Amino acid sequence: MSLSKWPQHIGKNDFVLPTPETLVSACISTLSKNLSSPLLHDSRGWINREEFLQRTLELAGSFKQIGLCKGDRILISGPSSINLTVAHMAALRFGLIVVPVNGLYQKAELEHVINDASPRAALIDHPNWEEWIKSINPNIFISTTEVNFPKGSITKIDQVEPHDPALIVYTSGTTGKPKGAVLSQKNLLAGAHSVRLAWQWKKNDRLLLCLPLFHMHGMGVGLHGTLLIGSSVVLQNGFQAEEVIQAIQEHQVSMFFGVPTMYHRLAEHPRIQKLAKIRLCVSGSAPLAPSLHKRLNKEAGIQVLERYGMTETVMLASNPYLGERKPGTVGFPLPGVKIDIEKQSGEILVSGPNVFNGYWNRLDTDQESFVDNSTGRWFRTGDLGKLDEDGYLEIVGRKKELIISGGYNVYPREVDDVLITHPGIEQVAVAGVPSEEWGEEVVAWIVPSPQEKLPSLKTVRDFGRQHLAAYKLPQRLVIVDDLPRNALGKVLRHELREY
Ligand code: MLC
Ligand code: AMP
Repeated sequence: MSLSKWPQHIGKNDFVLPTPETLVSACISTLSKNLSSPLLHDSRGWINREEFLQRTLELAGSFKQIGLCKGDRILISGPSSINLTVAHMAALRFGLIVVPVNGLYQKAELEHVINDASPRAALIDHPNWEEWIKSINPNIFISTTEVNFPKGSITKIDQVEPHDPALIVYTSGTTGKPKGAVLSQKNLLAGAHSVRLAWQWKKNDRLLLCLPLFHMHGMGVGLHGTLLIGSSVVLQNGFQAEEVIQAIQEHQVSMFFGVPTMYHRLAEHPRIQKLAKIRLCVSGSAPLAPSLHKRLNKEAGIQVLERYGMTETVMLASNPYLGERKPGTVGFPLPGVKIDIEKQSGEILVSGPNVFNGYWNRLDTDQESFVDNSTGRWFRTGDLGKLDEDGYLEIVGRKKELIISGGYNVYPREVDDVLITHPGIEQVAVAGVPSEEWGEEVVAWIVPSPQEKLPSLKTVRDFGRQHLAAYKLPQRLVIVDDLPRNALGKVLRHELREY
C-alpha cells in the first residue's frame, strides 16, 4: 500500500533540490546574502550571517592547520550554543564527517562510538570527557567548542559532493551496540528542504530551539532548516517551560519544535496561552497523546502539528500545514519522500533522497535494514503503521525493541546487559511502560539473587549510572520470581507488563 496524498499547497514537481544538492552549498548560498541579518542567538546574544560565515571559515582553517583531511571524523558534543553550531558547520564546510554525541553518555558509551567511528578530533564541552577520550585514544585532537587549535588559512572550502558522508549518528542497536547511521550531504539537504516546503518555513521566521543539537530533531530539522532558509534561531540550552514562555515574548518567536514531554510540561504552565503567539508548534520524536493534543488546543488555542522522523531518514511524514492536523496521526509523506506499508507485517517502509545509505562499517554486511524490489530500495523503519479512513498515517506499534522516553531512545538489551552484572540480580529484563510525562518510562523486572541483599531502585540506578546515560536507567523495579520466556528460553518482553 503506497501513500500518495500530498499537502495541498505543494505540487509534486515542487520538490527540486537546490543544485549542487549539498547541504553546505545550499546553506552558504543563502547565508552569503543579506549578511547583516541576525542568525543565531544564545545566552551571549546574537550573531549575524556574516559573523557566522567568518567564524566557520576561520575554524575550517584550524582544521587544515592541524592536519585534518576531508572524510575524517570529528566528534562534537556540548550544550546548545553558537560555538557548537559554528563547530558543526565549519566541519561540514571542510568536508569532515560530524559524529554528534549525547553529553549524558558515560565513558563506556563514548568508548563504543570512538572505537567504531575513529574520530581524529573531538570538540567537547563536558567535564571528564577530555580525560576519558585521552584514555580511549590518546591521538585524538581535543578542544572545547571555544576552539583553541592553531589558526591557519584556507582557500579550498565547501568542496563537498552530494553523496559525501556528512554525519554519523549512533542509533538503534537492537541486536547489540549502537550503529552509526551515515547521512550524506544530499540526505541532510533533502530532509531540511522537505520541511521548508511543507511548513512554509520562510526567512522571516524565528525558531525557538531547546532540543539538543546532537539528534535529528534539533540538528537535522531545527538547525539545518534555519541555515538552509536563512531564518533565525534562538537556542536555549535544555528545556525549562518558564524560559520558553519568556522567550516567546522577548524574541517574537514564530516556530517551536519539541518532543511530547516538553508539551506535557508546557501544558502545566500557568501562561500556556502565550504559545498562541507562535504560528507553528511542531511535535515529534515520539507519539503525542491525542489527549494532550486536544488539551493544548483547548487551553492554548494551538493546533500542534505532529510529524514523524527518524535518524536514518531525517523526516518522513507530517500532518498538513494547511488542512486538518489529526491527533494520533503523523499525516502524509513529506515532499520527496515515498512511504509504503508492507502488506504482511504492517511495517512502514521508506525511500527517497532523505534516506541514508547504511551504517558505518556495516555497509556491505547489513542485509536486514533494506528491502530491494521492483519499485526501488526501501528502508525498514521498524515501525508499524496503518492508514486511517482519510489516508492519514497512524503509527500503531513497533517491530523493533525500543523504548522512547522523553524523545530519547533506550534499547532494552543495552540496559539488561549492564544490570545483569549487578551482584544482587540473577535475571533481569527491562521494558517501556506508558507514562503521561515521558511517553514511556523504563521499568526493570528483576529476579533477585537469593544469596544477596534485595537491590533497591537507588542501588540499581547508582550501579547502572556508571555505565549508562541517566535517561536509560529504570525509573521503577518490579521484583518477580521468574521472567516470562518462550520454549527456547528467550524473554518475552511484551509479556512483562502483565507481571
Ligand atoms: C533526562 N532524563 C531523562 C530524560 N532526559 N530520563 C528519562 N527520559 C528522558 N528523556 C534524566 C536526567 O538525566 C535526570 O536524571 C532526570 O531524568 C531528570 O531530568 P529532568 O531535569 O526532568 O529532565 P530534563 O533535563 O528536563 O530533560 C527532559 C527533556 C530531554 C525532555 C527536555 O529529555 C530532552 O531534551 N529530550 C529530547 C530528546 C530529543 O531531542 N530527541 C530527538 C531524537 S531524534 P538524574 O538521575 O541525573 O536526575 C528522533 C527523530 C525524530 O527521534 O523523529 O525527531
Ligand atoms: P530515532 O531513532 O531516535 O531517530 O527515533 C526514531 C523513532 O522515533 C521512529 O522510528 C519512531 O518509532 C519514533 N517517532 C518519531 N516521531 C514519531 C511520532 N510522531 N509518533 C510516533 N513515533 C515517532
